This record gives sequence, C-alpha cells and structure tokens, in this order.
Amino acid sequence: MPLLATSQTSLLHAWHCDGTLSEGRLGAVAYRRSEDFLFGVLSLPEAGRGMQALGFAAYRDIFACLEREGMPQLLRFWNYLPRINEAGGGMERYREFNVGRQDAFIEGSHPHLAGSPSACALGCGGDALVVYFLASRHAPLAIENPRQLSAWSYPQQYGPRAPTFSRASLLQLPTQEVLFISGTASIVGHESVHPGEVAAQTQETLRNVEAVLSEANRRARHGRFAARDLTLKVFVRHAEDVVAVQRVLEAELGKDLKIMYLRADVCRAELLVEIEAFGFLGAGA
Ligand code: 3EB
Repeated sequence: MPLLATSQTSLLHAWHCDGTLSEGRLGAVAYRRSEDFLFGVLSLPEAGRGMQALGFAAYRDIFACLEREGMPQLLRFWNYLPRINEAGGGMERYREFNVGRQDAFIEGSHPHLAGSPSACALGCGGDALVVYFLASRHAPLAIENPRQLSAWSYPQQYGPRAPTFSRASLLQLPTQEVLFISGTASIVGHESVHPGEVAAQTQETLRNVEAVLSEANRRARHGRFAARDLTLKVFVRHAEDVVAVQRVLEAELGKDLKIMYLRADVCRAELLVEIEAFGFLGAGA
C-alpha cells in the first residue's frame, strides 16, 4: 500500500514480548511464537481460485497452526484482499471472502459471532490474499460499539454471510492491557453514512472509535484509553483526500499523534476512509 503521510519521519509497528522465541511453518503459515503469543503471516496466490476458496484455505491453515501450537485465543487479524471491491463469480470479492472465512471459523469451532477477534479487511495490490494475525494463550474480551450493529449480525444486503470480527479486542494481562481496535468506518447501525463526503466520514469514524474506547474503558483496569494516545493506521481510498482526513484528525486529536496514512480500498465501495488502532495501558504504555 502506498504510504501517503506519517506524523513522524519514520514509524514502525513491531510486536515485542518476553521470553524465548521459536519459529515454524504450517501449510502456508509462517510464524514466530513465545510461550504465550504467536504472530503468523500467510500469503496465498489466487491462481484462479476465487476469494471464497482462498479465504477458507487461509483460515483453515491458520486454525490448524493455532491448534497444533496450543494457541487457541485469537486476538487480531489483518486481511489484505487483491481487488477487494471487484465482482467475483456472482458477488463482490469481499463478500465471497466473508463466506470462506465464516465457513473456516465454523469448521474450526472458533466463535464466528459474539467473541470473534478484532480485524480489518483492506484492498491491496498484487494477486495474493495476505493475512497476518496475533494469537495468544490468554483470552481477550470482545468489545462491541453501541453505535453500530455488530458486524457479525449485518443483514443480508451486505452479502450472504456476515463478516467475522468484533469491533475491538481487549487483552488484559497482569501488568498491562492491550486494545486492538478493528478497522472502523463511517457506519452507523449497519448503514454507511455521508457518502461522497470524506471529512464527514472521518468525523463519524472518530465518533465510532470514541464509542469503542468508552466500551473498553468500562472494563480497563490500568487507567483509561484515550484516542490521542493510540497508534493509528488510516486508510484513504483516494490519495487526494489525505489532506482533508489529516485536517479532521489533527483538529480533533491534536498534532502529536502516532499515525500513518496509507492508500487502500475499503470493503464497501462508498466508504472513503477507515481507521484502525491499538493502544496500551500499564507497563510499557
Ligand atoms: C465495517 O465496519 C467496515 O471484514 O474483517 C472493518 C473491519 C470492516 C474488519 C473485516 C471489515 C472487516 O464493516 C469494514
């Protein structure tokens, strides 16, 4: 994804943990793990298979890996789909992906409704479905957004199967809490709002992020999460909109942000911007 802007001259996301790491492979998944955490990645070339089959194959390999490694708790998934908004064999490719993903969750006995992990799904270049993920031996709390219908119960107008994710996951460790906020967009209830208006979509998205934060803060034990302390990743559909998006975020949250702006397609054609974030409380915050 082309980088459009960052708040700092360089910004790198890296996940650190205590203990000795080992690495391995299972099917298409390559991973590195500690005793308590596993980070994995896979890249599946499409090779004419279509997004339903590809989504199913990706998650089947991921669940097989987690089962073998004794890492049953899913924290966060990052999904990158080539040509996400294009028509597949009968419906949009993102909707086909949702069918395959949900089938794999059901087959692997992972919750596909309440309690599903946090996630994002963006368009990417190339010809491969890329998924990376964090799993743990510790169960996170699934957080929903009262302003939005849970994505796993979206009505059929958005495709025959609902997307499988929660609005956020809150991992509560003895001395630290980690909040993963899913890709968040200008959706109220289940409807996209402010079509064609990127600044208004950005405002609405921020209201959703704030709503998720207040839900997380009702459970937090090490203080309160605040939007301006989060590390943000902002996806903008049209590169020329980045200035307008930046203006809204800086007006609302200030200039001293950890934020990167990337050019990407978002999973509904009318959505122009999507924001994901993570944050820490307690040790290391
Ligand atoms: C939405 O709220 C916007 O399919 O994994 C956000 C986060 C979105 C994750 C996914 C989709 C996904 O429906 C789209």
